[in-house]
Amino acid sequence: MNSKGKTKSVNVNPRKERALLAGVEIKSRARKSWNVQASLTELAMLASSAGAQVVTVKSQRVQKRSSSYLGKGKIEELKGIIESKKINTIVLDDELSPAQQRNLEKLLEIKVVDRTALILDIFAQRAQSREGRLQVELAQLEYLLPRLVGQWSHLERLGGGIGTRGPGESQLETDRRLVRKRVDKIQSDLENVRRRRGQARQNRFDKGLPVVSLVGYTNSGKSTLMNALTRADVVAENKLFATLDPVTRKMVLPGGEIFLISDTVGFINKLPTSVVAAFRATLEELRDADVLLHVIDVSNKNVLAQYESVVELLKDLNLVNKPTIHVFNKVDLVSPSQISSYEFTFKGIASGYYESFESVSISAASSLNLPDLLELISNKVTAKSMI
Ligand SMILES: Nc1nc2c(ncn2[C@@H]2O[C@H](COP(=O)(O)OP(=O)(O)OP(=O)(O)O)[C@@H](O)[C@H]2O)c(=O)[nH]1
Ligand SMILES: [Mg+2]
Repeated sequence: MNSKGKTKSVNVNPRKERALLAGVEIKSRARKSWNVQASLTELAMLASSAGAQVVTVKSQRVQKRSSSYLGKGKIEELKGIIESKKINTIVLDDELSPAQQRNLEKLLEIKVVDRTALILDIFAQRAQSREGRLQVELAQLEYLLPRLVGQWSHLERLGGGIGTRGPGESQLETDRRLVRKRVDKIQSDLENVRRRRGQARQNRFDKGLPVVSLVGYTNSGKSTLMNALTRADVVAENKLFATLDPVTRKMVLPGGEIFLISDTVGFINKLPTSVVAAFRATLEELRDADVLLHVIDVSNKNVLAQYESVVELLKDLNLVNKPTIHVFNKVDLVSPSQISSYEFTFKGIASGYYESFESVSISAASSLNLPDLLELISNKVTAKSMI
């Protein structure tokens, strides 16, 4: 639309969502590393990755959780913005309870999307493999189930009467039954897919090749590094969750050692529990790794908080006892003094999790210092084969 309100450009996508983003910081739970602004910056990237146009971002400090997520005054303020800026979607920076979502929808009269639904939407757009698609659908259905109940329960609360008898309740039962049936079917399909993949993995192990796995925050450069090391042609993009499906390639070190290197789904702060549950098998494959390469984007302003989020998740998955190389990536974008200061800080954080700390600074995009990284990998792989 031009300023006179007439449609002129042919490139405008009429269905593009015009989104308002909002988050709250609960005073008592405020975290030093992830403040609400940092989290909202990331939410904006997620929203753009999902294809929405971010029009405005708002935040609020609150005392405690409220039944409509945001406070009354803030909701009034947002109503005005929604009207004047023609917003048609609001995206919230946390997973909302079904009741919070319903309340906000009633008050704002636009589509309400929470952080979990947004992440699930991106995953659904990216999933390519059969296993990936099944995992995403499973996570989506688990997210939907309690909200399905919510869609009908407001009729019950009206206390019966005209319009609340019959189809509402039985429709809910039918919907629930259908969703549960689909969940069962997906779970059994997933088991079959995984059994087959487990066999393929077994074959690899029979060959005794060591496995090096890339882990790290989304967009840190894992796939770029995979491509730089193996010419694997994995999609690497400035998008969150560019990779969902694991990819494994063979690699030969300068000394002739052969090993497998694998790239997998990235991590993010507030990763929804439904996603962790659905992707657990993919993440648990990291247990087969002999060495983990933890790729860290040192050019990101929030890198320390990102690091902590990843290490927390690795700890939950029992992976902090694995031989790990910390790979500081994108060093082409930061000064050497900044890198040394990070090195010191990371060492401090890591000491709470790891017995020793090994790191290397590289640029995957411009293949800087890759020989140093290869040497570290080689030492670890050799150390293992000599045990
Ligand atoms: N300047 C610079 N950019 C880099 C470097 N490495 C990666 N990038 C860019 O960072 C972005 C993300 O890279 P990916 O390799 O897709 O990141 P990823 O960790 O695989 O991300 P997910 O698959 O989303 O988890 C891309 O735009 C890359 O070009 C680097 O060393 N320097
Ligand atoms: Mg990737």
